[in-house]
Amino acid sequence: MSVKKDPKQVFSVFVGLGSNLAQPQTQISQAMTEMAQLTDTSLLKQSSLYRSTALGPEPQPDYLNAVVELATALNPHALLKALQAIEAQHGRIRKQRWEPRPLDLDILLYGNQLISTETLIVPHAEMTKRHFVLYPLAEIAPDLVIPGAKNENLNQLLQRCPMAELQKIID
Ligand code: A4P
Ligand code: MG
Repeated sequence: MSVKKDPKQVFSVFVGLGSNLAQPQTQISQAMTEMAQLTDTSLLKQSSLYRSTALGPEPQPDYLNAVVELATALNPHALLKALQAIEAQHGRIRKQRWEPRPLDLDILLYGNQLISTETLIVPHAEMTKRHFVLYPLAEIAPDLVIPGAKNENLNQLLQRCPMAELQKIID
């Protein structure tokens, strides 16, 4: 009897990118290329870049943020590890929470999965309140529903989250 290997299951994943050091625009565009080159992963969509004031200890430079959609067969923790390796290649050294950084990669959504482990919480804990996540996300996935207790859709969340000082940067 021949045993067929299961084809790998592929998930749609949204990743938030942020940078406020060392030429943020270059950091973000290189990181997009590097994510597209990960094993069993492809880049489906990418948002424009958005500029906003840093949330966290002041003073620090403004952030550039973007969101991408990946298709990946990497499991959530393998993907987290791969994204942290990309952050490290970009010179990210972790000292303190919310410090300025050349590159931050957050897994926002992994299919419809709800994940809560010591190292990974998905959907990302703060994503539904952050203009610099919701607006780029809406650009590439306007009909998205955020899985969770309330199953909120992006339009409802955007209504509660003004664009304020967030600026879309046209390429
Ligand atoms: N971790 C848990 N869940 C996740 C997830 N879904 N994706 C863990 C990625 N990592 C996740 O993250 C700390 C730990 O979170 C990781 O080791 C991982 O196991 P970190 O990147 O080392 O530290 P951090 O980024 O300083 O902390 P945190 O709480 O992740 O902060 P955020 O939420 O990333 O916020 N202002 C503007 N305008 N734009 C920004 O992008 N970003 C931050 C950082 C603060 N202010 C900002 C922005
Ligand atoms: Mg982070």
